[in-house]
Amino acid sequence: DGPSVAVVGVTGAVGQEFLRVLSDRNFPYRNIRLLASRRSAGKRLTFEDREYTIEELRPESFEGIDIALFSAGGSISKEFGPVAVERGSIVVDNSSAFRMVPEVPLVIPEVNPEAMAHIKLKGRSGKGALIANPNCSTIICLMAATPLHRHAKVVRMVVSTYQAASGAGAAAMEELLQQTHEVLDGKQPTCKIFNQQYAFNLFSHNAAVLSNGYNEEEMKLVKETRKIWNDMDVKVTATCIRVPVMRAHAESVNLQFEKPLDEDTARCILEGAAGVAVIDDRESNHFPTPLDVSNKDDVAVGRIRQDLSQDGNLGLDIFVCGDQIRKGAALNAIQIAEKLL
Ligand code: 2RA
Repeated sequence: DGPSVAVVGVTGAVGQEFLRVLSDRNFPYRNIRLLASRRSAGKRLTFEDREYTIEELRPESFEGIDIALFSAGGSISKEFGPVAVERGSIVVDNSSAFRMVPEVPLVIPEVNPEAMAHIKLKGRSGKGALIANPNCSTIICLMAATPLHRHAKVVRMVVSTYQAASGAGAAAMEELLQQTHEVLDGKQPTCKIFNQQYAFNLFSHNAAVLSNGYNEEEMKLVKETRKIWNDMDVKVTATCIRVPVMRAHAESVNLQFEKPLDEDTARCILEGAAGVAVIDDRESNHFPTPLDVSNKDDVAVGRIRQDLSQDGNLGLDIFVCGDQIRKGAALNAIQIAEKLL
């Protein structure tokens, strides 16, 4: 008899992917409670051949819930995450609300499972806990960078991201499609989610820009990498860009190591890394693309080459693609839940 599971934000892009991943992985839930805002309460939804009625999210929603998967935005997580913990649930939160709280584990199961080793479902005697899911661009980057880091210790990482519409939600995906049709029809593109044309364009990530000139998305990569690697000294800088792609992020990553690491050894390490597929065919110029990884579990890595601006094999450049909704959010959260079993 498995855990009772609640899905908070079930009507959103990630909420829907939670259901797909729970089913794909035969997650052994005893029962499941689908929670959303009042707007969606009462709607019916079929999941694994069973009819469910979506319930309005309330504090009592967490009575008897063992695992609560949250993806309903930071304010909902801030309001209801602690409530669920008080009622004994283990919360896996996809928002950024608690990621940088020191005592909250920030976990990529293939990268730093030890961070959550002290949290288990069984024998928790009704005590709840909260585990934070990292930001999608952090997960995708570190799935490829960490195996190399473990081998030769990254001292500096420079990341340029090419982020998909899905990161800004289902409405942004719809806007990209709509604008594409409008532009092709010679019409003025409709800009609702973003304040500028998205189709056939790209722009600096829509997250707020801070006083240091970085946007919040870039600072998430910097701070979350240091926490996940438990290394406050690693130098990280990032530039995050929104590109007209539906649901998979791409990231160019430059790594500088403490010890030499040659490209063949790096390729071999990545070929053996969990959750990573190597697509690195120079002959046919075939490297990872967002379409290769969309709706897939693995991140794909390629363009593995020595950084010629570094001496002594102390630098590598790689290119990584990963599905933002799946491994970037829903799959990672459910892999965390699997570790609780
Ligand atoms: C984005 N990382 O892609 C954000 C979504 N959480 O915009």
